[in-house]
Amino acid sequence: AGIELKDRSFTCTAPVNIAVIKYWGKRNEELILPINSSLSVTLHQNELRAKTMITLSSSFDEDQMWLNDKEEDISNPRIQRCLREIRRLATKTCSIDPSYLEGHVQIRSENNFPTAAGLASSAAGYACLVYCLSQVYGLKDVDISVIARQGSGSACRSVYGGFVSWEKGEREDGEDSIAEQVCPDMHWPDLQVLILVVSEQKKTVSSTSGMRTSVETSSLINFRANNVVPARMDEMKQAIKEKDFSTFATLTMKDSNQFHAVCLDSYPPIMYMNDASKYIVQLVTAYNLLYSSPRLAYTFDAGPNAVLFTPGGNIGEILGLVQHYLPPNPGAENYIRGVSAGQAV
Ligand code: 2P0
Repeated sequence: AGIELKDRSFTCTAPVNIAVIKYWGKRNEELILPINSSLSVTLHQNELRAKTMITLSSSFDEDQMWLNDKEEDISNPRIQRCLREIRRLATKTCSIDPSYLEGHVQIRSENNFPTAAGLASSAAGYACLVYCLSQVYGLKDVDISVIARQGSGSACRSVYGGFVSWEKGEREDGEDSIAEQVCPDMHWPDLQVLILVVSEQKKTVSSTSGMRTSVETSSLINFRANNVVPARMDEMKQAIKEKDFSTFATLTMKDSNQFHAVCLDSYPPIMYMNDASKYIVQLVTAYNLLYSSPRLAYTFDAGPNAVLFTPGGNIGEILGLVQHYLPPNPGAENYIRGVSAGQAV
């Protein structure tokens, strides 16, 4: 006896996003609420993306997860929080057969880029996981970004394509700490993105622990959150709307610099940029001095790899510059990758 159910399976992909106004520091660690808003460009899915397949079945005895074919411990509190939230909402909306709510999931995820080398793997990963779970559990009219945020802060921005802000919100429950699309990807097709993978090594200080150290010890971080980022968010949104590359580039570089200054102001200091990263900063600076306004911008996340932005007409010259001035990188594949703003999940 008993109800016989078919399995529910979905496969989803989600892109990486690159912040041009950086998220750094939490005001609530459990709910992942940031001390400042941030803004990012969602990349095209062709090259850098996470992929997740989930099967929900009443015949599974437990939840299980594999990352790049290796079984992972699913008791990770962030994964558990996402699962719990999705199941809570699924129980409320009742759009699938209730027997599924007693079932379990098998989650298979893969990335096609270096994990934990500062290429926002957790952002794409959690955006993908949460979107795929929402499909498997039949959720509709739910702000997925609020749940993805609870997996990894930057993941909420990978839920949308194009140019995306994460508004920090004011509420204690985090319901207004959400991602919003500023402009769709087709708004600025001329904006080209280039990723220089200088190292595929795992970073030494995770973003989560790095931000904790910064919040506890840096005096610069509060100045940044309260006195710099609010106005910078407005200026950046305006620059994107007007496709004003020069302002976009200047703000992007200054914000990257300030984020790394906060890292250095933390104790013990956190250093994500290496000598190759610093050389790239000097190269971009020297290149821009040849022109009356910036034609190339760099940004660095919690790792040494550089992301460059440039107008499309410039891309040939930049590739030439990179090939001429940067040494070949035998240890790392895909030293240069050309991608531009793309669509999301
Ligand atoms: C960003 N980063 O805005 C910034 C810039 C790294 C540097 O978001 O603890 O992996 O999971 O919320 O989202 C990396 O932080 O940290 C990050 P958690 P997350 O892209």
